[in-house]
This record gives sequence, structure tokens and C-alpha cells, in this order.
Amino acid sequence: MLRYVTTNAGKVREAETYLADGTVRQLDFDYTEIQADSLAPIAARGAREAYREAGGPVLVDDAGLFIEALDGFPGPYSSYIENTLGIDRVWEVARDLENRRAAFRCTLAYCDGDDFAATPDPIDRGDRSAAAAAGPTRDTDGTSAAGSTEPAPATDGLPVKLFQGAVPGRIVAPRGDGGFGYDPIFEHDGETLAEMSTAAKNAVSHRGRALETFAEWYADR
Ligand code: ITT
Repeated sequence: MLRYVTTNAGKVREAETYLADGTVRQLDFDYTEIQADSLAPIAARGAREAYREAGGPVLVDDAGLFIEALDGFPGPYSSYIENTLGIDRVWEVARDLENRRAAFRCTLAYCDGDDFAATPDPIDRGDRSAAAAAGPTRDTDGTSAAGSTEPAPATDGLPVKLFQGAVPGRIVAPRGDGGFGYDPIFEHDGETLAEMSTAAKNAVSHRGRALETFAEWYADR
């Protein structure tokens, strides 16, 4: 049984299309989202923490909206910005930009406690750069191990396999009732993601691309 780790039911709805019935279940677990300027170290660290929680195979899904003229903001801070400012305020900020191009990105991080054979997709091994991005190591009870002589948790350094997807688009005034999150203000090919059915969004979306690659790889595992 694979656990799809997210507090967001909208993500699970989209993922179910790619993962055969009965092979995946949502794990509503709020893993620690570290501060980093890209999604991969956040997802990789989350996958190790979720694996420790679940004790079996987990897939963590970290996504974000990257607005070109704002140097990628809100990017990894998308969740915080949606919860504090809200998407209408994001639209108000973007409305005045000459260039409203943006991308949605998704990183899936898979961990089942095993190593992986070499493949084109990146594998995060919790090496020094990933560790630096991740900040101080945390013990299983959540306390910081920085400066302590305690051994690191057994899951630190576990290989995590990453799958990434992106969709280009632009920020527009909110339209549509479907999807979730920033979907109403993100337009791709003339339609916002909130104006698309789940199947149509999956066919073009960041999550759809990442899930497709993952599902293909996972079927052989
Ligand atoms: P989990 O971390 O529990 O999975 P979350 O909704 O916080 O749930 P993310 O951190 O990955 O997930 O999402 C960052 C933000 O981007 C958050 O505000 C989401 O609503 C939004 N988001 C993620 N995927 C999206 C999508 O496909 N379309 C629109 N908004 C999306």
C-alpha cells in the first residue's frame, strides 16, 4: 500500500487517475515544510519524515506557483501566501506586471526505505547540500539535534526518488469553479486550470506530468 502524503484532498483527486484502485491511500500528515528556495529538498525531507510516520512506502507532493517577473515568488512559499494574502491579492499584485508569465511546478518524492537503481530521475540522498538546505537535523521527537551528540534518526540519508513536472501559463483575473488553490488565476492555453475538468487539467498540469512519470516507474517496482 502506497501512502499519498498530503492534507489537500484536491491533490488526491488528481492522483487517483494515475494510481490503480486500491494501491494508494491518502495519509493526511502535515510533515515539516522546511524553508528552501526550491521544492525538491522540501519534498525529500518530507518524504523521509512521512516514511518514519507511516513505516511503509510514501509519496510526498510539494507544489508551487512561480511568477517570472517576481523572481519565482511565491514558489515554495505558495501555501503560506495563499493562506495569508489569498489568491485575489496575488492577482492584484500580478495585474500591474507587464510580464504575467508564470509556471506551476510539482515535485513528487518517493521513499520506501530501499535504494534505487540509477535512472534519469534525480535521487536525493540527503547529502551535504540537501542537508544544508534542510537545516538542522531533527530527532524523532521533533527536537533539534543541531550541536547535540545524539545519533541522527535512522531515516536520515535514506534515498528519496524525485519526479518533477511543470506547466507554463500566465496569471489572470480569477475564472472558473473547478480545481483548488491558485487554479482560478492560472491560465494555460486560453483556459484557467479552474475552468478545466480534472482529466483536462491532468493532461497539461505540473502534477499530471510528475504523476505520469512516477506511475510508469512505480508499475515496474
Ligand atoms: P500539502 O502540503 O499537505 O500537500 P498544500 O495544499 O499545502 O498541501 P503544497 O504545499 O504543495 O500543498 O501547495 C502549495 C500551494 O500551492 C498551496 O497553496 C496549494 O493550494 C497550491 N497548489 C498546489 N497544487 C496546486 C494546483 O495543482 N493548482 C493550484 N494550486 C495548487
